[in-house]
Amino acid sequence: MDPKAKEHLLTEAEANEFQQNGYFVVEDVLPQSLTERLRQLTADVVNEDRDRLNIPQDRFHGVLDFIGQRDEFLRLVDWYKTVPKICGLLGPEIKLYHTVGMETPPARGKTTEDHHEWANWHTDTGNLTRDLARDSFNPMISVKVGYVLSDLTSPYMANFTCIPGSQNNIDYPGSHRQFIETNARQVLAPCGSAIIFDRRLWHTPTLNISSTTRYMIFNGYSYRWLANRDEQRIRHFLRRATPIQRQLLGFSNHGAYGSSNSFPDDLPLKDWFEAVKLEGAV
Ligand SMILES: O=C(O)CCC(=O)C(=O)O
Ligand SMILES: [Fe+2]
Repeated sequence: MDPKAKEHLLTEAEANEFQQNGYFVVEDVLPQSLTERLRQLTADVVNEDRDRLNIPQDRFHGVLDFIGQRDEFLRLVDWYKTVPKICGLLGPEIKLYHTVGMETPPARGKTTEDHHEWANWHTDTGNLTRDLARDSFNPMISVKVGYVLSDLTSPYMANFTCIPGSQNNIDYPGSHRQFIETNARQVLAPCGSAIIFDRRLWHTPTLNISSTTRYMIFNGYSYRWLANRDEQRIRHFLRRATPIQRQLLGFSNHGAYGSSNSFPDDLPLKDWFEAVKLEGAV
């Protein structure tokens, strides 16, 4: 873990915002040069996939199992400005369980009038809610980091859109899952920032009415025992990953038995987090 990580723990203000709205934005999490590089690599990976699947250039497209697609993505696994905050939300016994790289080109011929007519409201990994939620019980279990790789400081740019506070609603709190309603918020965020959100938050992708293509990488972290949501083809990373990266890539020294146990040799992120908390307490 980068030694600077300890300066980026979850703050009280962020924890409160997350509790209240189900998300918060952290600016300047990626330096400009890295943002540009990640944007280019995301475009390359998405376009290779478009060619493979014959997906038109003007349609949005996301590539699942994204993290292993380029060597340079490995550094995001334990990124020092975001992962400490995820530890603050879920604790340190976590892993990466789902990664997506997404390209959203301008929606040709569409205007802001059309914007509210296209939505797909959902919560993430929704079967968790379906199978676990009862009355007011609906555990969080996972959190996503959306890295903003293109400017999203104005609305109608395919901004991540959510109903603030809706992480506490087991059922969709609006009336139309296909429309953007008035209580929806288009989250504004500069290039290089991260949107950290609760998987229970009701959110939707939206049309891009601007003239610039939107790029984002979404990395989902969960407790270690949750099944991965994509193939997680990362074996080629394991040899050169640091111990903390290996934990976050789902590796256990105890095989399948490890992920629902807390063997100390599987949990270097926990050692790091506890040491940092102790340091902060003195
Ligand atoms: O594209 C978006 O803004 C939404 C993506 C999304 O639903 C997700 O990452 O879970
Ligand atoms: Fe989602």
